[in-house]
Amino acid sequence: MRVLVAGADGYIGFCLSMHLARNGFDVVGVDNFSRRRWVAEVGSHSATPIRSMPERLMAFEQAFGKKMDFEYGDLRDYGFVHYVVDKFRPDAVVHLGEQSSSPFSMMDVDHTVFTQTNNIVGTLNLLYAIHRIVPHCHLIKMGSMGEYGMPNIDIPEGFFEVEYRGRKDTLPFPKQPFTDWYHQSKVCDSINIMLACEIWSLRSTDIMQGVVYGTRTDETLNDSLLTRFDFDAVFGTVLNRFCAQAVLGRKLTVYGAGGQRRPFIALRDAIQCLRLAIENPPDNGEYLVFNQFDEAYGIIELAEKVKRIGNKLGLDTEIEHVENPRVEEEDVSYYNPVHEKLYKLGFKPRHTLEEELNVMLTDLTKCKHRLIEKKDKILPKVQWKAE
Ligand code: NAD
Ligand code: USQ
Repeated sequence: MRVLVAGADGYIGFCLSMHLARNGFDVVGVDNFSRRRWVAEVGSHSATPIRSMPERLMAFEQAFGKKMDFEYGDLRDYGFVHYVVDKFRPDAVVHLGEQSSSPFSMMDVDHTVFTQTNNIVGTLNLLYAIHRIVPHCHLIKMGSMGEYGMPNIDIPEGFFEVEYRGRKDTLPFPKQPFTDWYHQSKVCDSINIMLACEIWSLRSTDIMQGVVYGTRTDETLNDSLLTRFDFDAVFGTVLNRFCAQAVLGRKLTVYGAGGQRRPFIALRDAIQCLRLAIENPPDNGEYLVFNQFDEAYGIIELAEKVKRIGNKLGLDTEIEHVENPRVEEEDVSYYNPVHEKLYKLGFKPRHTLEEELNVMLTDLTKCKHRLIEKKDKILPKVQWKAE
């Protein structure tokens, strides 16, 4: 099967590309290396010293005896997207190539407009190219669990049955990502994809993914094959940040009360789920939604787990409640998203959270010098309410 991975230089995309190419898929990766530039723009770097794409491709071939292709280009440029889809004629496109940070999208008007333009335009270009060139191709799109917001009822996988004034229908579950402009861009993508499935009979799986954590997959075998790992306040996600903070000997930065709840999935399990999604396409015209996560946790609960495991490993780990830079509910009393479809397709989380945290803390200890170099990038500076 031929798979185009958009966002192939990223945290998830590089691991997915390697996993697929290692396992017999024909892979072409696409990226414009923007994530590298954005992290540099906020003055930080990946804790893991990631290599250039040519070095990555060569190291992959040496390690696994398999090749993968790569095309440099910007998904906002329709000419480029048309060219690469036409050249490669994929059976599936996995679209991970977006600006994925909530704080980056909240920095100022330029970053908000950029995030929405980058994400919405890139997705539209891919939809058009698939429609025109490979209409049976399966688009697997990385959405986000945050698209649903925090409703006080169970969250289904995309659609739910509703009865109103005596009539019943199956409707998309309301999307309420009233947290940041980044999550709003994901909802725009989702409704655009739904329209393309309806009017052009495209097939798509929209993945509502939880927060991803981890340093490793089965393919990150040596220094040249490491994936990026961000820990600064703009690009680091919460559990990755807590682990980096523990290794640095800094207090874990719980924003506000810490009663926020989020769904989480380990990086290697996210790769497993994406492969299942690729191998189980919907019919033409079908818009399928998976809620992709393993377990939901409270943020303070996660900080306590990292502290406990850090202390066991000899790290002096403490927790601190810092003023919350975001506008969000800090005491979530009910959060219950359904996540059944991927399990029915065979998804089995490979490790417990505790095992994964042990691995992360050990791996990050090897990069401690790079954490120290950017330790001033730990505390949050982007304020949701800033002018
Ligand atoms: P990432 O930033 O590491 O990877 C995205 C890649 O896409 C980057 O390499 C970037 O350079 C590239 N890219 C962005 N815009 C592009 C453009 N216009 N043209 C070409 N390439 C472009 O992010 P990630 O953590 O690997 O996330 C991948 C996807 O999964 C994103 O869509 C993100 O929103 C989504 N997601 C991530 C998480 C998480 O916790 N990491 C959770 C849920 C959803
Ligand atoms: N948080 C802290 N301390 C920190 C960092 C974050 O308490 O040092 C809190 C935040 O306030 C928030 C929660 O942890 O309540 C999660 O924050 P995050 O930055 O890890 O995650 P988020 O902004 O939601 O975005 C991340 C990814 C995004 C993805 C999303 C999945 O960056 O690409 O879409 O997770 S989800 O949250 O399920 O929508």
